[in-house]
Amino acid sequence: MLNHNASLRDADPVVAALVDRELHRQQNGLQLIASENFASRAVIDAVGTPLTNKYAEGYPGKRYYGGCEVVDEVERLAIDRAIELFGADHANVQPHSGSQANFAAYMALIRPGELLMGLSLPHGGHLTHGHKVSHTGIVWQAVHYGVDTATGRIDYDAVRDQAKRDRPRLIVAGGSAYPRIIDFAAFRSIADEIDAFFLVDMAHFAGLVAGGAHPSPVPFADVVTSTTHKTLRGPRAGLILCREEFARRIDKSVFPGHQGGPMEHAIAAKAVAFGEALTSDFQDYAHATVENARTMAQALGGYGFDLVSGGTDTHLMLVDLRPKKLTGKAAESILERAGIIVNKNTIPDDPESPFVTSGIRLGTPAMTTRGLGPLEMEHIAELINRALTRPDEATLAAVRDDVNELTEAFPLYQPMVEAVF
Ligand code: DSN
Repeated sequence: MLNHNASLRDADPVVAALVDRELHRQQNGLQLIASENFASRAVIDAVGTPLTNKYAEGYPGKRYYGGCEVVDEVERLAIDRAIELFGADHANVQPHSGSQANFAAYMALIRPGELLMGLSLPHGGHLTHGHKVSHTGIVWQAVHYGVDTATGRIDYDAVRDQAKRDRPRLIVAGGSAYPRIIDFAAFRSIADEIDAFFLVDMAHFAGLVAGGAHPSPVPFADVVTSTTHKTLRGPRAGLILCREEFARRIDKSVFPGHQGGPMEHAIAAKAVAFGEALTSDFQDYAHATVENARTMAQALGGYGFDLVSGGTDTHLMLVDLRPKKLTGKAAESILERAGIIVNKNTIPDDPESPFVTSGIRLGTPAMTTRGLGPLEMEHIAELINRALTRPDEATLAAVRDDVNELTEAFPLYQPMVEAVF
């Protein structure tokens, strides 16, 4: 007979063992994927609560179901904390992900078939910024701006010329592999010149904004979308912020336009994460993340690695491996054998396919959460260089030993292993 009160470990040892394995993998490698982080135990606890049982279509105080008095308070708390954290007029905390947030926000601003303009994916943009394989590139027409090939940076004069020529109704800034601070004021003035809406997807750098380590797009953009699990270090989910004049449209677009019942357990975890991000400890974390990225970028440069745009202002860097005669796919695989987890990534004007690529993307949010600092970043750059310079079994085993020493020195979730899983 099913025991409804049994723990995961007792009820389903197969799933529990998979969770154990993934936890072990996270604990025992150097996780350098720029979009990943380690949520706190409090955030993870909130996700695993009975709030998952509740249907709450609608918004606090205006639901389509009875029994919402508690989740109303949960969602109100998350909204209030998001507004306080980012200084926005309005927050919608229901998007299940960044992609859902973007789709709902576009639907609120422009009609199907109208033109949007975003950073091209191979130049550091995102699929949901109008790429042809994304529904955002099917429902809407899309044109893309790129980075200047010589500098690796957005050329705002070129963006202005293109915007005046193509006249998009919506300009999108942000992306997944652009390592530099974006000039939000420049984009705002370009959007104003052509009477377009301006949206910033801050999914990658939201935590840096929250912690005061990166300028905020909120004063400049009509709408700001985000995920909550990257630098912001919350649960895997999305968020939309906007000016008051767009609040009703955004809310209607998220529900009933795009999503059904909100995930109140995830919303509770967002409230926890926003609460954490309001602390001075989180400000220290955000600044440390950027300092660690700068240190790693500089150290990699010292080993002759070619960084797109010459470095980073944020939590991530993009390494062009062509001078090292390596593809991104090969480098990802070599590093993984040594316990260093990165992702292959296209570089601007990449001659290789997206499955192979000429680059790797590295980020510091997760390892900074673990407590690693500049000295360890220099050490990691040395390990990356060693592994990629001589990827034989003996070298990779020696690098793996150093990785093990680092992960043992900076434990992750140690007290929670027994308590939660
Ligand atoms: N998966 C995200 C990233 O890695 O940047 C983008 O969706």
